[in-house]
Amino acid sequence: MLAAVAVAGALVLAGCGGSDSGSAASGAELSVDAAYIPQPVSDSMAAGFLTITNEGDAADQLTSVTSEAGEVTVHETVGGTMKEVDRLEVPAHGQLVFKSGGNHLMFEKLKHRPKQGQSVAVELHFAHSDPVTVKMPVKAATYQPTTGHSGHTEDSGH
Ligand SMILES: [Cu+2]
Repeated sequence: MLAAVAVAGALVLAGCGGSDSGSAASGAELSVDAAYIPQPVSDSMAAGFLTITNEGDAADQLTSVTSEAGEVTVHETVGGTMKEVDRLEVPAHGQLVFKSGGNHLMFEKLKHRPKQGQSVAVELHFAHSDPVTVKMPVKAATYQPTTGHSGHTEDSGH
């Protein structure tokens, strides 16, 4: 009886025909959207926001963020006070959201003050997944992301 079950199981697996080839690694499937930097009032400091979506079956962790524009640290806000953290969880089938008043990227020692219309490239590093490079557009200081899709809302003033 047990042997028969095992054989049946093996046949089912064989029938799947190698669908497991290729994507061996982590099980997390990350994508990034809704990235932006409100144009800062400071010459050397800025905050940045984005959303990391994980469609995979395994959680991952954001471990660091780097940029050629300056130093970047990851902050979370707890009870109105922000503090630096060394990693943040990206849950399986979930999102890690950076937004005003919550988690944010903190840019310091910027070489150039980011201006609206420019973008700042950052590289996100994860515990398991490959690094992801994101171009974060600089928005107006008062910019608020619209919920839903962030489509073609910019006026190109040419
Ligand atoms: Cu901060």
